[in-house]
Amino acid sequence: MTPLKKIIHCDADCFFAAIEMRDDPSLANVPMAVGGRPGSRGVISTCNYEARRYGIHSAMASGQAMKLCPNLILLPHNMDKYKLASQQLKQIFLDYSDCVEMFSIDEAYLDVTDSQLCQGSATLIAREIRQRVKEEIGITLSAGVATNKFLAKIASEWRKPDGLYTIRPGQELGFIASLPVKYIQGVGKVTQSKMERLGLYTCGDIRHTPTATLIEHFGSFAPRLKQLSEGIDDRPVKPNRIRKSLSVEHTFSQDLPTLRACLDEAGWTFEKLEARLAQLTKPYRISKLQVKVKFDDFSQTTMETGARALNLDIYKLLISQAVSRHKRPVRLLGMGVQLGPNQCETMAEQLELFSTAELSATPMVSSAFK
Ligand code: TTP
Ligand code: MG
Repeated sequence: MTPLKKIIHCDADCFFAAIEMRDDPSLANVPMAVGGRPGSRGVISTCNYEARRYGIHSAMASGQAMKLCPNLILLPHNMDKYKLASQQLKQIFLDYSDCVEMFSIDEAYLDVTDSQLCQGSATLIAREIRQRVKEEIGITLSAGVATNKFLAKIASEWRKPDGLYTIRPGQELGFIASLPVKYIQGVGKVTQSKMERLGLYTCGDIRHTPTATLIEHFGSFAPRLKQLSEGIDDRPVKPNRIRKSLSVEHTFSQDLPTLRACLDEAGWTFEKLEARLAQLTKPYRISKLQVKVKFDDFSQTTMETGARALNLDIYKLLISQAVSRHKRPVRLLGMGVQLGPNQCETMAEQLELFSTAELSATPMVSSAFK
């Protein structure tokens, strides 16, 4: 039997806002946010916990946030400061394990299974890390300790902000039995309401549902759902590597019947991609835009074109060309970017990447699947 793993998930609290509060303590007890200006259709990147009481959250339009809280102090980004703090976080994490996966600018997984530090206790390591982050960087960090990544991430949210929670070996099933399904990574609002219509509210409910029923309703996601609902997650912590591409994709609960419907969904997927790019911890250079379209018969096409920046119109053009090839209802839309050499070193997220083998080498808009 393989020995149980000791995984720590660390996530700084209201990261960008915390850095601003650190540098100007007068902001600490007032609602404040970091984001774009309301006049220029800006969005909130994050806000402090004071502002969250008004219902403000990341990705909300700044204009709407100002309506919810007219006293909100809205600050512009200081990316250089945030990136420096992210580097400092990483250096602290690396003092406790060589196996550190920076998952976003303020979030990391550490595998401390083999560590002899802090008497070999992952909980004591997490406690020490939290203390050091407070003293050396001047912000708070929440941490979760568990036997795998899935549970460690949930544990870090459990006592947020400024919290530490450990799910001990043997406690996994008890912990997740009553856990709401929204905690499962990959279960967004659409899947959640679909689950609720089926009477599935908790991980325990999913666990007790036959796999065949889950497959019927959730397709290829079903086996993973079943595993997670049993507290099983075999994903290793992957030390950082060079990122060559980044993409997001979405499988629709109902196939999109027309090109018009696909184009209507494009803006939403585009925003998701923008948000993921905003989380990269290192500077990057875009070299290509790519789309993936999967049809109701599971055939798929990818299209790409050279570009230096995100552009929704170009994505729409690529989608139009991809859809016109098959002229079938669409079940999945993906958008991605290829990142240029040498500037894209960043964290090893578990994003689905388009296989470069699928993509045509032709520089201008081209089809990979003739
Ligand atoms: P998160 O860790 O998701 O959020 P947070 O640290 O602000 O708050 P929490 O206490 O809940 O962890 O993201 C880290 C930073 O990434 C966040 O401070 C700002 C940035 N970010 C965006 O720019 N846009 C987004 O949509 C999200 C979610 C985050
Ligand atoms: Mg955070």
